[in-house]
Amino acid sequence: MSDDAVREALLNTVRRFVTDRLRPLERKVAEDNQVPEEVIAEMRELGLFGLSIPVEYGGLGLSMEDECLATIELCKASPAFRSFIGTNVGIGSHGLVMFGTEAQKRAYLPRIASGEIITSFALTEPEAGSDSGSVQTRARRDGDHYVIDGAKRYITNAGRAHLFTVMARTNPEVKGGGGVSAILVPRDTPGLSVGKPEQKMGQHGAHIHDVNFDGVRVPVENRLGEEGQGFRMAMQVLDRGRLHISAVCIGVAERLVADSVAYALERRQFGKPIAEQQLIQGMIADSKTEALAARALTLETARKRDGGETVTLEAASAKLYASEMVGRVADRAVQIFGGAGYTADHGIERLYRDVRIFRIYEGTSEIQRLVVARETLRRGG
Ligand code: COS
Repeated sequence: MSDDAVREALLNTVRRFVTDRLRPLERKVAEDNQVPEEVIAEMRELGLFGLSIPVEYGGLGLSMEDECLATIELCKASPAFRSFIGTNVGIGSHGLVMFGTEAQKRAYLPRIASGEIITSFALTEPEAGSDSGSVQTRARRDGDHYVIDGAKRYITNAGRAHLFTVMARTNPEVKGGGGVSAILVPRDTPGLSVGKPEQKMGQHGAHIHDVNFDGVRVPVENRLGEEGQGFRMAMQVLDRGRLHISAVCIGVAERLVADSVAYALERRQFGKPIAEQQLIQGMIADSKTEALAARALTLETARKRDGGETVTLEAASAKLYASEMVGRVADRAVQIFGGAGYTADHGIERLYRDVRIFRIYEGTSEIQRLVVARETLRRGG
């Protein structure tokens, strides 16, 4: 099969999984605040946990562009499903993929790719949110070990994670990101504890937790890359993660446009489908146009990254635009559905709540603007 045919076969498999398995379960997942175990098992069988893990370590080894395409399709179901695989596909594993030694990769990547182990990316702290270079979690050197003390907050999938990539300050003399290192910490290390899942506005079924470190001892060989490089690595992982989140936003937006169109064609007022009303058409046109623009920007950036370019600016632009875009699209969808959009019946209000986090996590819209502005000024235009 050609590369195009392999890609199309994968996308069709994801489309079928979304239509046949995930969409019918969305409401139950939101109500139970839990993705059923059998769905997780099916996601494993489909290879979804390993979309982006290189083939030599058991993953599907997708390019960034293909990962985005698959993510767009997957996110035509509730984004809570995507969240479950999201850390293994992205921020929880790519520190290892990009900066791990061969021994570190062999130890973990095959089991990450299969979904046997779940990963978490532990950067954010109670006092280090947008200012992520200011992490206070401390990793003190003790012979050939680090001893980690501190607290992380809002850590996705921490409740089930087996492996954490923890950004901790190894050099307290250096303020800011330069004193921070990235360290792999297995879940069962004594002193590591995970708090209860937070109650959230949306994406019920996807969970975030506090993670506490109380004298957690890990061997020095668990460090990713050099001492003091952890913040820079985290930023590079986030460059990639921001493209992935852009794809998530596009998937939800395309689904909302399709749902809005279907409803507008069926719902009759003034003796005809509301789709014939030009003010409804205007909302559909704006949503469709913005979703297309986000798709174009995201896939173009993904191709640049696949070609080896640094895409810090473009990934931040894509994340800024796509996350703001899906907020507007969700708002218009509620408007098109009217009263039915505000009730739980069609799941539109649920998606409206689900998408709010996209403007906040993996860097707020304000941080994306700051990154875009800095890079644009640096490049001179
Ligand atoms: N790729 C490579 N290196 C990067 C980088 C990137 N994308 N971004 C920053 N760096 C490097 C810088 O080049 C700089 O290196 P030098 O010290 O050698 O000059 C170093 O990292 C520090 O960068 P900077 O000075 O830009 O750090 P700031 O403290 O000003 O913070 C922002 C930069 C605000 C952009 C960063 O803290 C950020 O992205 N915050 C949001 C974090 C986030 O997304 N959190 C979400 C939770 S994770 S799910």
